[in-house]
Amino acid sequence: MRLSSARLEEMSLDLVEPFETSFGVEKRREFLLLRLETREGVEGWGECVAARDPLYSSESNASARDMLARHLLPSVLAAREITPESFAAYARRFRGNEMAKSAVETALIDLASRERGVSVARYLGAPRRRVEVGVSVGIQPSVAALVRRVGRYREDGYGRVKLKVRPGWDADPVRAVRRAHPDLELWVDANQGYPTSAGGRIRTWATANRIAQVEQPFGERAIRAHAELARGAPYRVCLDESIVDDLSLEDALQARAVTSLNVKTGRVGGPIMGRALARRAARSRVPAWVGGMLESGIGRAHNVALAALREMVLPGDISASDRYYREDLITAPFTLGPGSTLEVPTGPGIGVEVSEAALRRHRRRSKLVRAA
Ligand code: OSB
Ligand code: MG
Repeated sequence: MRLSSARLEEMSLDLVEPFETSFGVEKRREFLLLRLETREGVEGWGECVAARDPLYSSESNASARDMLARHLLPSVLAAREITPESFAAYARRFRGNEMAKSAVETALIDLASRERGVSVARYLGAPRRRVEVGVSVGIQPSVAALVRRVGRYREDGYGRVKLKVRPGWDADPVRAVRRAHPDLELWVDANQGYPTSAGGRIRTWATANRIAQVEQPFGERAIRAHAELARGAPYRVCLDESIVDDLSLEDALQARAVTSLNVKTGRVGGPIMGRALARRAARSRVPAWVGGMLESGIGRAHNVALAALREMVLPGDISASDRYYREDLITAPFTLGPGSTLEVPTGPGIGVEVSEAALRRHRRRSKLVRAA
């Protein structure tokens, strides 16, 4: 295909409640949407998962906007023929900036799927009709508030819960949730919040409370500390921030530092790499699953399609629209179905319709770039 224009929409969406992690509190998501258009007038949507500040990783909205405006958009707009695959190969020459790359790749995948008249899930070779999901629960003002929050999510139908933890918010809240829900599948995620010296204590409370999975307790470069925590453990050690490409996954697998793989397209440069990583992990019998970054319905539709791959074996961090936003950007919000699942859209492309009215309400700025 050949593109005629790219539009960057700067969005601001209020979260239904603040989301607190070891790196900070988010009350609203400020993010970029990318809308690519072909010469034939077909539109494709991508979402950039960068946030205002570079707290989760080194990327931010400002760095992503610069990368898109200066490097990625000019090259895709100038190309005579572009496909998601050719873009992915081309984009590897640029170091880092995975969130910016992923915004472009996802928009191209939406476009390429629409041109073929198939869903993004089918384009990716993902056969599932429904995907199993869980919910990620932020740090709460008190242990009692956390227990109430988890109780409400269980009533909503979520079958597995991931608690955000950090030093000082771990053993007590985890024990309280385990007491209230003896059979709940419980995961924790620290977003690199612990010093590597904390491994012994993490092992103790995670084991005592039958935590199924401990995600990224240590810094992204701390592969050995994660391997140490995983050795002989009754829980999986999941890597998120540490895995940014095929090479980092290979090293972590060899070191036995990763016994569960969180796949986020924005962290690895796009769904094509995300799928390859899940396949590589499967060959080492390491389960993969699709993570989340509080996406709007647009980014979440891409995540749901990726989660429909057979290689995604654990429930994703992909919750219903009402867990994140009062008004999502799509006309039919995602809702939680039986067995803690979301339906995989079957219509062309991402299979969800963007609400132009909602887009207008939550848009702060918009910038159009035309092909020469
Ligand atoms: O580490 O998985 C994470 C949200 C923002 C940044 C990092 C993470 C998260 C989540 C939310 O856990 C998952 C979701 O989108 O539901
Ligand atoms: Mg994480």
